[in-house]
Amino acid sequence: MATSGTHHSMSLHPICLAFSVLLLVPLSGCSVGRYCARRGQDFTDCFNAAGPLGFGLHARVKATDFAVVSAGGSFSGASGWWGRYGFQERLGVDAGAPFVVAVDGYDVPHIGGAPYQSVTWGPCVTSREYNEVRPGPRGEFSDKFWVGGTATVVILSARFEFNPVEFADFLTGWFGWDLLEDDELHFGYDRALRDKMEYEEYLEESKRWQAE
Ligand SMILES: [Ca+2]
Repeated sequence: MATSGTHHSMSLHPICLAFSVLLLVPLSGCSVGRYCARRGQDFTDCFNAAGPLGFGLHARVKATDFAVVSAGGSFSGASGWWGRYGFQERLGVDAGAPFVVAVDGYDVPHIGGAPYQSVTWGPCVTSREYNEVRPGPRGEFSDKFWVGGTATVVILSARFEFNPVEFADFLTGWFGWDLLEDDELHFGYDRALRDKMEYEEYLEESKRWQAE
């Protein structure tokens, strides 16, 4: 019995060694993988696009939060791409009177993704309120710089916006400068978990994930 036990412990050592080597190889690969994943999510943050269903008659054009013109009103149940939050369905309300007021509100019925409401008085005084999930301090800053438009005609709706500040973050990311400090908001995180956490807790969780 004792001999057999010794034999087992002896034979485990090469296996442990093999495991260590096997773990080290993917770990070195992972850092490259994570780097690429960060550049990928920085890139996806540059765009939001949604459609095709809505109800009403509405159009809005914006060149950042400081130049917004909106006319009409609509409800939308849009599916689309919202940066690192990925593909989601959102319920939204758009309404406005040109050069008087513009309201843009979204909510996500099932999962997170920093849903918000923005209100613009005149063409250039915009305030934003986020629900429980927030995009992070610098994400809130970059949210002011969406450029694009949305339109709803009877039952069809389309939205496309580009964010030059997120694009700058994407470019600087290649040189190791995380301009918007969002690299640690990791790709593929648990949305249900994120919904329950405050931003700081969430960031800590992201750092632990990164250190693994
Ligand atoms: Ca970044």
